[in-house]
Amino acid sequence: AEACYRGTNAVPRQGSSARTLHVGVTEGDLAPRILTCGTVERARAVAASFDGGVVEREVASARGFLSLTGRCGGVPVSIVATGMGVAMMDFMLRESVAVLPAAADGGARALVVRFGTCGSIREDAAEGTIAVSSGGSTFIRRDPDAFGGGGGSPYQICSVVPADAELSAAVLRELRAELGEEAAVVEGLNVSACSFYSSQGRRDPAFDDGHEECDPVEAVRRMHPDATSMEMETFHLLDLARCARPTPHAVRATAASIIVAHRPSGRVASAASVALLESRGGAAVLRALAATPLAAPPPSPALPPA
Ligand code: R1P
Ligand code: URA
Repeated sequence: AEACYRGTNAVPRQGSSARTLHVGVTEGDLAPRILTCGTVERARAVAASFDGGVVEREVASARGFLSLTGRCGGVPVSIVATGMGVAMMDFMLRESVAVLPAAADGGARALVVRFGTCGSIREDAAEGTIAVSSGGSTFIRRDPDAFGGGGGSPYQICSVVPADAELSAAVLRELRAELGEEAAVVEGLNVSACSFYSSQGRRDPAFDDGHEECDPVEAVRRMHPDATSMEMETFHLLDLARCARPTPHAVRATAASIIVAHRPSGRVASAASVALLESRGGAAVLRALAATPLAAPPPSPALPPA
């Protein structure tokens, strides 16, 4: 039974097996190049682009994670569906890293691209567009201390955490090559939120979310005019990548998100366009992962003397 796990520190494994407690993976299940997404359906749609459509290894966990491993142009790649929110991204990244071999010579142990869906909070980034988070990510959270008479701002906004530049450029290049004129691909800052509701500014009369005092979308836009995609996991992925040891390259990560809703206008993408962007966009992200070396990226060129 799940309660009988071994080890209360580091990453516990399930009692009688070597599988991690929540994601359910063990050594050899995952490739170091990982596309991660929210839904099992998107994971399967993207896996159809594995070489020959072949899934070589599949792990479904009791906690709702699904890991599919195959190849892209002969390079092993994995897709991990996480479900939603910071905690699920935390389980996914920590337990995946725990079963991957250590990085060689300062290179990456894992290259990770989140391929999610999002709302757009930027006027000129419409529904049906894909937003690449080359500008990194910030996080907005509802502060419980501001409620129940606590006072203070109901929302807190974190500093920006960067995305991996080489991986972001590869994702942008492959998405543009794949989609051409069919769909726009834009770059910008991602905003992750602690909720789909309160901290994404959705008004719900059933709860006091402090929106009369502070509109969280407007607060982010004032602080970051390039804020584009708003969703729920990218910030935590980039934050953990930044902190993965040995820093700075043990985990390199970025994100691309399909804009399903344009928040300023209220327009939403059609189911058909989302399905197309999931499968074609996912194929492009797999190619970007396969094309990016695990070796540490070359140092950025020195600035010319002033
Ligand atoms: C909310 O509907 C979910 O959709 C977005 C958000 O980040 C959140 O997880 O991403 P996924 O479609 O990848 O789940
Ligand atoms: N996912 C989110 O978190 N927000 C949106 O508006 C759409 C998808």
